Formats: sequence, structure tokens, C-alpha cells
Amino acid sequence: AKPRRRVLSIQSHVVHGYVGNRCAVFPLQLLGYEVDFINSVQFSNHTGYPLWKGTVMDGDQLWDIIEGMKANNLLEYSHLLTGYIGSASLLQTIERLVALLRQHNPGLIYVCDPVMGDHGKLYVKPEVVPCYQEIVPLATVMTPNQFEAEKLVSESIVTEEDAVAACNKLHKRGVATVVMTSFHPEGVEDHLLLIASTRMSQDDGLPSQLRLKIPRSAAYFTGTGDLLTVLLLARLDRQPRNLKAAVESAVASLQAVLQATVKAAGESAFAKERDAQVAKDRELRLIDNQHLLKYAPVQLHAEAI
Ligand code: ATP
Ligand code: PLP
Ligand code: PXL
Repeated sequence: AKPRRRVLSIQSHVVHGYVGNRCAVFPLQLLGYEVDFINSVQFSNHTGYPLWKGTVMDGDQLWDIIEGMKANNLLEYSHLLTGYIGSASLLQTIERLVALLRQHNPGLIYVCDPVMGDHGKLYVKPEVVPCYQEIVPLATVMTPNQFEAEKLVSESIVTEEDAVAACNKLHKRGVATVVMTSFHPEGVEDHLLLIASTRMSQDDGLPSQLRLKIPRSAAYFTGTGDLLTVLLLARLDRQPRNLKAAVESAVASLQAVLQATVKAAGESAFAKERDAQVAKDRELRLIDNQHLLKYAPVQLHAEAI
């Protein structure tokens, strides 16, 4: 029998705090998924701290592990999830891995968060960009932000029409569902938009392209994009024919965790300086608020585009 809910998650590990696998493994387990994980880096903490130490995995090291799994017939997954991958060699190896996993399960869902940067700044090496462009046809779900979507389609995105055009371009290259996790319309300060688009047929009358307006908090967090991708994986899996409900409930859980985190962080939530104590105070409060990962009441509703 094919595995219904077994995720292979390849992302960062940090010893302290919550980014990458540290905000994927526990939430997915809580939501009922078996999670096998490979750590693409092992760092002391995320890179928003003044300093970090640790090691980075390369493509050969990943493939070595995969060969061990292959030999023992351990490659049957329902989902592959990838997030921040700093090196081109690791990303090229993931490309090979997708093909191998699909030999074992042709229906494998590949959820790809093409982490490259934000707000006009690249935080991966430039050679990673063409690797992600090459990966596009393999992905089932992609969760780029505005900047990452621009890189994927090699076009600038200024208006909502541009954002939708970028989604359509990604659909043409084979991606079933695109969620642009943060889009900043020009001149707008008080909110951001999430744009979601699918070519999977929706239940009668439901929109397949939508926008969700999210009030912007003055607080700054790390790991929010990672957590949103995880929540989308789980909600889309439950309701593949209701993009609206899936997106609304994923955002509801994320926003509820963020509000709880702001409360717990106190003054550090809005601090200007970025010292280690502030970074530590701002870590997502996933354990204390685990009930919100399972369910949070929907307060923000999506509208058809
Ligand atoms: P990635 O880099 O992982 O592709 P991203 O850049 O879109 O994703 P974020 O900018 O962290 O990641 O945004 C992801 C989600 O986090 C948003 O859709 C929003 O729901 C929430 N979020 C992040 N920062 C804020 C904020 N200051 N106020 C309100 N919501 C926020
Ligand atoms: N800064 C760096 C160096 C990163 O690698 C990342 C994510 O990979 C971020 C910031 C932002 O993370 P997120 O969008 O999940 O908050
Ligand atoms: O996506 C967040 C993330 C992932 N991995 C590492 C990071 C960050 C954010 O700072 O430092 C190593």
C-alpha cells in the first residue's frame, strides 16, 4: 500500500529555536504525519542572530544517505518537502531525488518553498536561482514570496495582475498549486497579500485564484514562511478541492501563533536592535501554542480574484 501521510522533509536544523525542520517536524507530527527528516544544515541557531556556528550538507552527503535508504527500500513517501537549501549542489541532488521518489510513488506530492530571498535581497548564492527554475516542473505545490516568484519567472511583479500572471506561468510549467505567501502592493503599508492559485478543479463554484489580506504587524519574525508552507501542506492534503478553506485555515493557525509569540516576546517583539537576546525572545512559540497548530478560528477570509 502507498503511504498516505509520510513526509520526507529536507530543511535546516537549528539546535536552539524554530526555523526549517524545527518548525516542520513537530507541527507535521502533531497533525498526524510520519515525518522523516534530513538536515540540510546543522547550526547553533538561525542566521538572524549576531553569530552562528555549524555545518552545511552537500549533494554527495545527501545522496549517500539516499543510497542507504534505497538499499533498504525506505523511499516510499506521500510528500517531499524542501525549504531553505543554500547550495546549488544540494538542490541538484534534490532534483535527482524527486525522480527516484516518483519511481516508488508516481503520485508523490512535492511541496517546494523556493527560499532565495526577500525584499529585493538574495540570501542564497546566485547559482541557486537557475537550479530552482529547473526544479519548477517537478513541484506540485510552490510557496514563493513576491521576490522569489520574480526570480522563478524572470519577470518583475508590481501589480496584483503581475502576481497572477506569474502564478499562471508557473502553472504552465506544471505546478498545480502556487501560493505567493507575501505580496506587497506598492504604497501599501498596513497589510500584505497572500495570492493563491490552483489548476486543480475545485468543488462546485469555489474560486481557483484568490487573495487574502493580512494585517501587517510591526513585529518581525523568522520562520514564518517555513511554518506557513508546512501548514499549507497539511491543509491542502486534507482539502485538495477547497483552496479557499485550506489557505484560510493555514493562515489562521499561523497568525494565531504569531500573536501568541508577540505576547510572549514582550518588548523584544518590536525592538530595533537585533542582539542575541532579542532574537531569542522572538522565536516562534510552537510548543506552548500547539493547540493553535491543530485548529485556530478563521478570522481572515479570502476573496476570489
Ligand atoms: P519564504 O521566504 O519562506 O518563501 P515569505 O518570505 O513569504 O516566505 P514571510 O515574509 O515570513 O515569508 O511571510 C509568511 C507569512 O507570515 C505571511 O503570509 C504572513 O501570514 C505571516 N507574516 C510574516 N510577517 C508578518 C507580519 N509582520 N505581520 C503579519 N503577518 C506576518
Ligand atoms: N534570512 C535568512 C538568511 C534566511 O535563510 C531566511 C530563510 O531561509 C530568512 C531570513 C527568512 O525566513 P522566513 O521567510 O521563513 O521568515
Ligand atoms: O527559513 C528560515 C531559515 C532557515 N534556515 C536557516 C535560517 C533561516 C532564517 O534565518 O537561518 C539556517
